Amino acid sequence: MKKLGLIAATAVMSVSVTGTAMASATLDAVKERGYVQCGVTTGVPGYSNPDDKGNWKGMDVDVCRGVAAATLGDADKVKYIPLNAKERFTALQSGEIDMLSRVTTWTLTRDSSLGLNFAGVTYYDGQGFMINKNLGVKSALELDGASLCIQSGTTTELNAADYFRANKMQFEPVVFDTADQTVKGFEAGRCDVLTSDQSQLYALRIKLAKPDSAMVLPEIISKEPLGPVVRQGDDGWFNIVKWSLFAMINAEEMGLTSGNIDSKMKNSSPALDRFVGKEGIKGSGLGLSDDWAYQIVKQVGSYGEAFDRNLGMGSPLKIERGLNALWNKGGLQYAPPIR
Ligand SMILES: N[C@@H](CCC(=O)N[C@@H](CS)C(=O)NCC(=O)O)C(=O)O
Repeated sequence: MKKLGLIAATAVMSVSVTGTAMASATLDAVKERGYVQCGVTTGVPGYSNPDDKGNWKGMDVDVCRGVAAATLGDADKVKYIPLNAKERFTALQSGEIDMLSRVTTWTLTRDSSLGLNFAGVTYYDGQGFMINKNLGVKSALELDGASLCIQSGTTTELNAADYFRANKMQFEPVVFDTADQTVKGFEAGRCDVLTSDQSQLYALRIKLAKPDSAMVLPEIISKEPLGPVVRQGDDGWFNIVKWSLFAMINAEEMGLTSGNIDSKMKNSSPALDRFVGKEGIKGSGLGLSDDWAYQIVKQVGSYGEAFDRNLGMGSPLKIERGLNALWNKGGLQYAPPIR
């Protein structure tokens, strides 16, 4: 009996350690094609925006780049597909893109009834309001009767309706299809207020001809956990996107950066050896090469590096880490362990 139990336990262990990766049709297609098709915005600084040379930059872009580094060993092997809010889910459902990484809020409706899966949270956001300083108000509760520039097909529209109703206030929606149009509408005085995820207000403000003419009100009226999305029905790909983001977050926790990962590897530790694929399950569970997480950090960087250069103090946006600090630094960013 004892011996049998031992054999059974060994069998279970060997399955759990060397277990084969789930087949992924999306991964096969990505490898065959040679690049990841990533749905992004039509242009929001800090998240996904082409620079003056036409190279896409931003936090959401870095998540696409991380997946390309993990799957193809080359973070540059990404084709960016700009999508407005209304187009984004259809593009994913129809297979036009492999993943959506586009300031998209994880909600029950989207996760349960669109045939999609959210693979994590890249940024914990919340909806806010930006006004022209001339409007002379200090709080969103003074906005009764205001006109609001809003983008269609967003949670922003729904939250604004809830908030004004709950506070017995009226508003007039002025609806646009893209971020650019929304900003231009606000700038041209078509509305009193621009409402959006608060981090994007800071991003859109730098698009104004006179950023100092606008201010962001203190209220945050919703929870907007933004993250990458994949189609349901390809669990292998879901795992890959999820763990690519987790690798970036774990890298920050371990103090790994694109600049120091090579030198840190000279002094091995069990956790680092597992991370870089020298020990443990390596890449086999995900169907990737053993150095998948190393490639993400080497080519793209840790979550902290990506945050800093795109949204934080190393960027024009200068957004504080706040809720997006690591769990052991007072924030919510927490990734399951690589082991
Ligand atoms: N997080 C919200 C809002 C996302 C959103 O699309 N926000 C606008 C703010 S203006 C945007 O980023 N637009 C970019 C674009 O039009 O490409 C959602 O998932 O519905």
